[in-house]
Order: sequence, then C-alpha cells, then structure tokens
Amino acid sequence: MNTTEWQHEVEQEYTEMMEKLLHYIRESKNHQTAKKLEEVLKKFTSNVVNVGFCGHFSAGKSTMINQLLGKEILPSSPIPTSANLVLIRSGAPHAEIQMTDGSKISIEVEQIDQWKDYCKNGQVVEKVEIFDDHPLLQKAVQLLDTPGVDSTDVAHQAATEAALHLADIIIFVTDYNHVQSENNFNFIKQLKEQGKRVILVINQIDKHRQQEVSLQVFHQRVKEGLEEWGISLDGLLFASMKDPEHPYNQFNQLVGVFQQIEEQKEQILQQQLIHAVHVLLDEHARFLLQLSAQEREEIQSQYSKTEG
Ligand SMILES: Nc1nc2c(ncn2[C@@H]2O[C@H](COP(=O)(O)OP(=O)(O)O)[C@@H](O)[C@H]2O)c(=O)[nH]1
Ligand SMILES: [Mg+2]
Repeated sequence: MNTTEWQHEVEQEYTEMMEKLLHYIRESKNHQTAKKLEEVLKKFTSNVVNVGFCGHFSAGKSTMINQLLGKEILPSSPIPTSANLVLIRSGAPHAEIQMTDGSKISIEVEQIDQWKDYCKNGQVVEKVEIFDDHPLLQKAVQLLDTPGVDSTDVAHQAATEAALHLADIIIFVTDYNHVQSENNFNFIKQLKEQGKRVILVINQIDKHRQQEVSLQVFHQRVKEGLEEWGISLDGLLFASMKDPEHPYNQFNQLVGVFQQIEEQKEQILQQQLIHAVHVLLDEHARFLLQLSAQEREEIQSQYSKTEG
C-alpha cells in the first residue's frame, strides 16, 4: 500500500468513527454538540485548512491579508472597519454577501469598493465571502478575517468565536504597543487550551523607538511574559506593513508559514479534528451529567435499539 492509499484509508476510518459518534450524540438529543460536530466533520472532509486572523481592532489584520494576497481586497483603516466575518477562498474573483434576512448578493470584482462597504456593515450583513485566484488560496487554504477579539458587540464576538472554532491555525495579530495586554495573553491561552496552533505576529514595529528600549530587550520581555502565562506558541514574528524594509520585518517568514501549511496539510487537519472531538466530547459529558438518571437510561436504551 502506498502512502496516498494509506492516508486515504486512515481518513476513511476517521470519518466512519466520527459518523458513529455523531449518531450517538444525536440520539442523546444533544443538538448543540451534534451541530458543532457536524460542522467539524464537514470541515475535515472538505480538506481545506482554515487560517484565522484575529486580534485587536486596528492591529493590522486586514492590511496583512491584503499584503499576503498582493491586492487590496479588504478595507483597512485606522477606525474599526471589518464589522463582519470575512472568508477569503479560492475561486474566480468576486464576492458573495450573505445578508441577515437570508438573501444573498453576488458582486463582481469591478465593484470592489461596494463589497468593501459590505465588509464594514455589521447591521444588515451576516457574512462576506471573497473569492480570489491567488496561488496561496489554490493550495486549499481559506483565510478568515475576524472583526476583533475586543469587540464590544456581542454578535461580533460570537461570530469571531464561532469562526475560530473552525480555524486550524490562528494568526494572532497585535500592534506593537499592545503586546503585553492581559486580554491578549488570556485569549491566546484559551486558544492554546483548545489545541489550536497559534502564531503571534507583533505588527507595526515601525512604531518602535530604539532609544526607549532595544528590540532585543523588547523581544525578551515578550518571551518572559508568555512564559509567565504558561503559553507555548507555534511561532512568534515581528512585522511592519508600513515599512517593509524595516530590519526586523519578518513578513517573508509569514509567507513561509503558508508553505509549511501546504506541506503538512493532512497532519494539521487530522490533529485539529482530534482536538475538536476532544473538546466536543467534554461538552457532551457535561450535557449527560446535567440529565436525570431516568433521562440517561432512556437515551441508553434508545441508543441500544438503534444500534440493533
Ligand atoms: N504604522 C503602521 N500602521 C499600520 C501597520 N499595519 C497596518 N497599519 C494601519 O493600521 C490601521 C488599521 O489597519 P487594519 O488592517 O484595518 O486593522 P484591523 O482592524 O486589524 O484589520 C490602518 O490605518 C493601517 O494602515 C503597520 O505595520 N505599521
Ligand atoms: Mg480589519
């Protein structure tokens, strides 16, 4: 059996096992967990790696995605712009806008300013999907631009969390002046506890003033801060979107991360599937615990019957 056949077989086995688990959770009438597991499974079989960009408003997430793709497909500005979850995936360049009332609009690339407006409109827009033919996306990678982890809007916060739930790799972008914030560390810690791969990108290093503290000392302090919080990152990079020639700009290494993703795709997807299932099994255990003994027995007998 060659490697591809073997991989195919493993994937098949995973899928069968997960289908059984899904059936069991459904039979237990735990609809919430069943729905999440369904999404996780759908995501796994789609064979696409989700890379989620998150962090504070105005850290430079949208600017970074634009630079990665070499075009201005997302709005960026000093005032909070992306109010919605924006997905960027491979396809002929255009955008599809899902409205909160359930309707859908398709916008051609010639009207790019129009879709940028939709990205900023959190009131009537539910989700924006942008399609582009950049090679980075053709390698089965999908980018998620989230509004910001510090959003005060409950709906935005929920959208961000739901998106991150399905992200395999998280690029946490922070601006140079906010690295050591408690919020940042707390959020990254939570992501790591959910088994996510997290790469921290300290952006806007052009704002650094060498006379205040050297970048080496700054770097050391960040590392110590992470250690104190018990966070072990999967990558730590400095970047500047404004000054690409900055001696500490490691933007090229961020591009390299995408090459690694391509090389390790199967491994990443399987690992993330296992982590997601662990989290959902915990959730299901908590669901079962809050039922009465009688309810649990009913579920058990119902399940035995359907298993025949
Ligand atoms: N000085 C500086 N400004 C940046 C950098 N990256 C982004 N910005 C600016 O910061 C503002 C917010 O950027 P944006 O990409 O919209 O942030 P987002 O909210 O995280 O998506 C914009 O005015 C950008 O031009 C950077 O590396 N250095
Ligand atoms: Mg943005």
